[in-house]
Amino acid sequence: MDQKRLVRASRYIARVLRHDPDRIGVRLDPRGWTPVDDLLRGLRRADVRLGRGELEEVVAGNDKKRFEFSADGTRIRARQGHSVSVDLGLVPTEPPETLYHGTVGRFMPAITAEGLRPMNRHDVHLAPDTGTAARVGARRGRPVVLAVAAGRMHRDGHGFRVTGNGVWLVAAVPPGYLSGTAPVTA
Ligand code: HQG
Repeated sequence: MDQKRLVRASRYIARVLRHDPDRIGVRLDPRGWTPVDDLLRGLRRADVRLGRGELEEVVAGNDKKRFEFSADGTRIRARQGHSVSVDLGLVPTEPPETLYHGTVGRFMPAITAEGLRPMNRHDVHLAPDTGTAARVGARRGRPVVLAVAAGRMHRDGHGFRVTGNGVWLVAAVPPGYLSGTAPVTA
């Protein structure tokens, strides 16, 4: 499949599996899984024609490994980023001492006042390194990278989880755990 088609399919599937399964009439189970056959059928109805092999290409070729198949290959889900209510079943995990969040300057007054909030997602997303965080911030403009005192948060009782593709999730980050990092160029 050519790259353009792959990216387009991937974007569409991310919308469905994270935010809007109804749009193509599929259902997510409580852990976010949907049968592969249902997804392919729903996509077909929406005129996104994809074979099973092509879906495997989308999952394997996705730049951020956004999707995963169940062990038996019959179901698929998004690894993170949901706005619909799902429990991914991730176990609480001790984070590294410092994690990073990429954002943009216009959000900083609110973030400084109230900390990081999940906004439209379930959780605040944090990255293990500044480069990844800078790329996340750069989606919206000139990136600002914040350091999160994750180790201290964890010792203070905040629960962290990590997804299969290395994104750290936490319910919120109060302002006292945030600090700036050196300016980054993305
Ligand atoms: C900001 C992408 C005002 C926050 C990326 C961010 C990531 C606040 C935006 C994943 C705030 C939310 C997540 C507050 C946070 N006041 N603004 N109190 N607290 N914000 O997209 O972290 O491509 O929901 O800084 O790679 O940007 O989807 O979160 O700018 O891993 O797989 O509110 O999405 O992955 O935006 O990105 P988002 P995010 P995917």
